Amino acid sequence: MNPLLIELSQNLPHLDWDQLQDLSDLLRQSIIDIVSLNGGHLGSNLGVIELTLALHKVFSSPKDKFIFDVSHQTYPHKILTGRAHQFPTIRQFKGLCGFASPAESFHDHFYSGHAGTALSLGLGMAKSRDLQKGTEYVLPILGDASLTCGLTLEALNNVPLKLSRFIVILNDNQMSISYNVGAVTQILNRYLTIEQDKLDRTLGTPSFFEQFGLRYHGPIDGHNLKDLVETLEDLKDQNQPILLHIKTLKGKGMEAAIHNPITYHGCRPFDKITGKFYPPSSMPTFPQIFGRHLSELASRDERIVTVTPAMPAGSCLENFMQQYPDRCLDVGIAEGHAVTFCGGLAYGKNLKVIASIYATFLQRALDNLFQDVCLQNLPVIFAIDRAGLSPGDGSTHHGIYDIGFLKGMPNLTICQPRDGHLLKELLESALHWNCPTAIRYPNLATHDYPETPFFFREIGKGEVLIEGEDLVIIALGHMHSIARTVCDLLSQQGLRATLIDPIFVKPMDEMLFERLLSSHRFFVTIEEHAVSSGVGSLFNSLVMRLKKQEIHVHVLNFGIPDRYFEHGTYSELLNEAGLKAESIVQEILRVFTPLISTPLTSHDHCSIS
Ligand SMILES: Cc1ncc(C[n+]2csc(CCOP(=O)(O)OP(=O)(O)O)c2C)c(N)n1
Repeated sequence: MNPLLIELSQNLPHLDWDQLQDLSDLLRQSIIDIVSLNGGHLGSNLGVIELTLALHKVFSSPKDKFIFDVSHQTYPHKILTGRAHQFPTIRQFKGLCGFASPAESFHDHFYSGHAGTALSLGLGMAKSRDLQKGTEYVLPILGDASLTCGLTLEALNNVPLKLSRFIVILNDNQMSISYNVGAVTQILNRYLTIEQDKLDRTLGTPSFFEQFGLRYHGPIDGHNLKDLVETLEDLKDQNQPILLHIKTLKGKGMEAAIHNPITYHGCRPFDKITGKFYPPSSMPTFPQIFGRHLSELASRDERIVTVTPAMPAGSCLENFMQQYPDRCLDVGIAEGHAVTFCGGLAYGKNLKVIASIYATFLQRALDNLFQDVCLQNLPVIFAIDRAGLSPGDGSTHHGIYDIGFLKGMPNLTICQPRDGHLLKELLESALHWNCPTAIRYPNLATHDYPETPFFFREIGKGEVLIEGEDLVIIALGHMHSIARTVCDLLSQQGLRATLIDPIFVKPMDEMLFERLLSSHRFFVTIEEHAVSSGVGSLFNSLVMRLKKQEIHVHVLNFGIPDRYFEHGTYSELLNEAGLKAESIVQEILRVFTPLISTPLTSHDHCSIS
């Protein structure tokens, strides 16, 4: 890292305006340099450099608490709080996290990565402070899109009238990842575009935020450091909860990022001189195949409607949205609403409704899914994107818990394709199943075999990919490719494995498994999901339910261990989880080899490792 950047960031409270300007330039350049190498959240961080400098200049972190919503915009904060040396390791294995991380620093108070939490957390901290007679400031820092989260609006409804040393910063760049949506955006636009005297008349007096008990101040230029510092100094002494509205430019300081805010929100490595991205893999990804195929289906069937909570770009729905703006709906960062809204759309079963949601964000909508879709037995198809590890983002974003919370929902069918072709088949078939369905898939490259004919997939039917006799390997979705390598390595040891793609997590192919349980003693499950609650756990229950203990079945479950997993490359994380083919084989041989040669006795029981 640039030594001047380190020196200036250590002396921040004593810097004059020129030095602060130098520091902001150095911060910008370092962030561009490192994100161009590691990938990461670029536009949002370039937009908050002056804000972060002003906050650290005026307040005293960690005593005063900065609570960044989502916290994807904490790169300058990290550099300014003693992490400049480590900044080049951001998003890398064992390196700095791309989000706030209390494990890294006392200046980060919560692990966060999901939007909409900062105001609730901040209100809770301020209440706790007041009960303990504390004197620190609490500053929730929200983006404009956070105001589309139900959680933020619930917190807004709870701001106490008497609350001091509480300053909400609303960082308004008019963007979510894509363009921000809905009435909130219109309200904020009016604040930005209408002069103050007319504003009161347009929005009513007291204005929107004032009606929630927050004294509104702004909008001010979020790139004018002097103005920011002076305003914050002023607001420090006011004895009521305040909202400071600042206007910023996403990508400020890098032309390509300013002009393509969606692409540079969270980006892959790029050439920092030209801003051009290095060519991606030539194979399509599961989400790309989903987006393409859905558009094609929608062009043939006008009953198809898709809902995305603020992720049209990541979920590859932009083309669909452009072609059919009335049938591809971005509802904002509002997963709960998205799911319940889909329940409403599917009512009467006249439309074919697809909710496209990242696995990690679907966690926000658990009860909506239970009550408003599954209990009603409505045929909503959940396209669960990013199901699996989320390598660069880490613990807040891994999509490895959804089977755990979905498997208990009656009426819900859960499946996962092993490749792009099967994804298309499942999607098309699900349109005819007429029941709530979850199709989960990772953000990995895959084959879509465009020439292969389509088969209608029957609910609950798995597939035998390889016939063997010594053991059965059940590999969920894309893990079949690792499982194939496991089969090859085992065959070198003289063991012939049967390889199963269950396709359906729920209902499982009980007939197939019952047959296999009668002909095999050794079973292995492999999945990129929390091992404690995924397909392996469902298989274990099936073994017990079918009372297979009398034939002495041994099961080994491979999945993500039951602890929080951080960030790294996909390969590093698989390795860490023990999901590389070589380590799976080693474990199979270690556990099963002594058992294979042991003769059965009448006292043998089913064992699940
Ligand atoms: C619950 C949830 N849903 C979706 C996302 C994905 N996401 C990350 S950042 C972001 C947009 C945030 O926009 P804003 O709060 O305005 O901040 P900006 O990046 O524009 O500074 C979204 C939708 C998320 N982090 N959490």
